[in-house]
Amino acid sequence: MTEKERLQKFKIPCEETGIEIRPTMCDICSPGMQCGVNAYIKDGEIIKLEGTDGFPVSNGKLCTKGASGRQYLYREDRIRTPMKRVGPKGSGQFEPVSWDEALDICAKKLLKLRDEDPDSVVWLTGYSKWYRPFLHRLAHSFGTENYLTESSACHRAEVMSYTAMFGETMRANFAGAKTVFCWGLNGLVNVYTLGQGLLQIHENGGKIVVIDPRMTHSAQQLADLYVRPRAGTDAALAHAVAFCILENGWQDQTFIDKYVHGFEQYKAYVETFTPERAEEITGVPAEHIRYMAQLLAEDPTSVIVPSNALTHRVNGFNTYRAVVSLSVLLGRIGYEPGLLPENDSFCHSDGGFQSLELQFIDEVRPSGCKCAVGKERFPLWGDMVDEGQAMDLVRQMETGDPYPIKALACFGVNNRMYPESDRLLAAMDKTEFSFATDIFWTDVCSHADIVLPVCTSYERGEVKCYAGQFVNFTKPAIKPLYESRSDTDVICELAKRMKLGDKLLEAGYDACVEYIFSPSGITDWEAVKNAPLPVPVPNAKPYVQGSFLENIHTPTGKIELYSEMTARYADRGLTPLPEYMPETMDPKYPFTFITGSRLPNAIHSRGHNVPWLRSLRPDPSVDICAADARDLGISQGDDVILESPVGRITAKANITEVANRGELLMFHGYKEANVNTLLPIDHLDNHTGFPGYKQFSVALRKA
Ligand SMILES: Nc1nc2c(c(=O)[nH]1)N[C@H]1C(S)=C(S)[C@@H](COP(=O)(O)OP(=O)(O)OC[C@H]3O[C@@H](n4cnc5c(=O)[nH]c(N)nc54)[C@H](O)[C@@H]3O)O[C@H]1N2
Ligand SMILES: Nc1nc2c(c(=O)[nH]1)N[C@H]1C(S)=C(S)[C@@H](COP(=O)(O)OP(=O)(O)OC[C@H]3O[C@@H](n4cnc5c(=O)[nH]c(N)nc54)[C@H](O)[C@@H]3O)O[C@H]1N2
Ligand SMILES: [Mo]
Repeated sequence: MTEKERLQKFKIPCEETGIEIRPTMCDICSPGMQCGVNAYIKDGEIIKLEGTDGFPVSNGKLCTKGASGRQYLYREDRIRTPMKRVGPKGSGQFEPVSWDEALDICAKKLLKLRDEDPDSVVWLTGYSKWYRPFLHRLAHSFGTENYLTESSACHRAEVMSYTAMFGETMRANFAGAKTVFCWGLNGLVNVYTLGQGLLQIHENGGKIVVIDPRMTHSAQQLADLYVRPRAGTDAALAHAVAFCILENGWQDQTFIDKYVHGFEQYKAYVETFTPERAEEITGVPAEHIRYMAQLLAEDPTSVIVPSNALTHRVNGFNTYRAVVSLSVLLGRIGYEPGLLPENDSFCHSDGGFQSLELQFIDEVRPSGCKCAVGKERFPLWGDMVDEGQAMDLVRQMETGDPYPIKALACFGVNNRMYPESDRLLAAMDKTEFSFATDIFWTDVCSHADIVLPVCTSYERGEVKCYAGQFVNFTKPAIKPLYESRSDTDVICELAKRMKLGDKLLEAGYDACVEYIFSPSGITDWEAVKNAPLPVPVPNAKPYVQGSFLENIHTPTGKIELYSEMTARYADRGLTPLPEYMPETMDPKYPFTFITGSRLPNAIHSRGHNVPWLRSLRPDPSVDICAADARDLGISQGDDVILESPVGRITAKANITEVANRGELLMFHGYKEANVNTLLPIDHLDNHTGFPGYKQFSVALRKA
């Protein structure tokens, strides 16, 4: 091998090879992560990715998904040009058109509907967060509050639970903790940066308690105590822990007297949850429940970290509050380690300063709008969230009640997120007009009238905040592939073509960023773009310990164990106390189906088409415990049929101790085996509107 060949083979960046490194970031998963990436470029193509050393949070590491970023970016099913539907709606027959023609069609159709009724157009987005304030503002400038997002099924129910109790959203902070309760948290997989912190505590001799019906990686590798409740029984478990705390007088009564509202009602309620009664409900031995209470109470640094998964059930709002109530009893609020207020600066991440993001959205708010989708049906959501509740969208599209929806403007929308997923596609076929932007061709694209190709984080410039109070503004590492553009270009261009009079959106992404970030103190944006790593925010202010307690924004000015905001809707079945409610099972569908629990190699619908990620779990498979498999005559790798009252799918059996007796587990987002086709459209939490992804009933048999 010549020296030059050797340099080429090992992708060494230098003059001889023509390989160059450009800093960028991975936006495949959650906004709290988004790791720094060095892209190795040759002839305008990315030939290798690796983590950026010194990057906040990720510091040189990439997970399985990020390491597969090149395959993701160059996926075969990238949309190459704007497309116009030529066959009947839903036929999937399209032909390429120019950007000019595609955008003009969108602008013309949308303006016609706006003249008739702006609220008949719904602006809808899936997982991606980076363009959200822009899309939200566009909806407002267009004249409607019908802006709906994937947050209708993700994280917002946690925010609502905290808001009901604390008047704002909180985050469990375990820096300095020696005991951590991972309550439905699979840190090693879901948020690996959190997992790193847990690992460190574990290695330093701290105690980790994992509470999870699945025996996860975190349970196996981190837990000093693994508690395995039956799915959805956590509220009963938490109440029994509270029972033990109160029985022993371990609560922080001074804190409660000073800061807590509703303690007496709460106490009277949890007093019926003896550990013995809870053992019957949860399957967790009473002595383990007592030990949990002791562990929590005796270490003043103990912290409970509850997860989003607790809200993915029809009693999710209450389950989450039941768990958080324990931190209130012990007074672990407002100080580190404990629950601290969470302040998002921009696009769901905290940069330590208050940006003008909310003002950016609010200052063009239209007046006289109809009630946004889902806000009437889910009144607590309506009070707390400045978005429609997307889980009511299909119903409204199908019935026209309380008013017809005539168009969908979709940004990265995947119908497989929705219960009875195909109904969204059928409803799209009945619209007057709909368009979709996406990176890849999806089923939603097949049912749209116009499809617009957008690019990935590697191909666009993008601003982001990071924990530790940093800001990053990337430059495109490569040119957008094919004819794709960035979402924000599409949004700003639509604002222009519809002549909405929104000068700021018309001025483009960078101008909007400068405006939104003006309180940050950053003035030289070129310097931020050219910096090799994210830069510290000049005006960032660290949280002052204890300051949360000085001004609590609930109706009573206290932390509410009994939620007054929720009590307003008691006549609609909402419960001010965090009540445990057993789920009713139909004996025809005897298994509890827990869907979506994260896998290292999957990210919703997007990892299944990436070869490296797919190779780690080639088939859609359902986890079954050995005893259940034996009862049904099922062997490893058998095809099995899963059925619910609304659908049926086939998957491979995976017999594993990860699954508990009577419970089946499967990841979501597969085209050929979409678990959400089995999830009934009304299986929703009436407090938050969240779907019960993590608990519904199915039947199982060998195919
Ligand atoms: N059964 C079950 N279902 C679940 C869950 C579960 O636990 N169980 N979890 C729920 C949760 S928490 C979430 S967050 C949702 C996520 O649900 P989705 O929003 O459906 O997530 P994705 O499958 O990632 O799909 C988002 C779409 O956006 C596209 N996309 C990605 N990046 C961009 C971009 O920059 N611009 C544009 N325009 N498009 C882009 C993708 O190609 C994809 O088509 O799934 C929910 N669904
Ligand atoms: N690799 C990977 N990481 C991801 C994602 C991904 O798709 N892939 N998605 C990201 C997104 S959008 C989100 S919202 C977060 C989601 O974060 P989480 O909601 O925390 O993720 P899940 O894995 O769905 O659930 C966490 C754990 O809760 C457990 N669980 C389920 N039901 C119950 C129950 O009734 N009680 C208790 N105690 N535990 C229960 C599950 O078994 C699982 O191990 O993860 C993020 N991280
Ligand atoms: Mo999510």
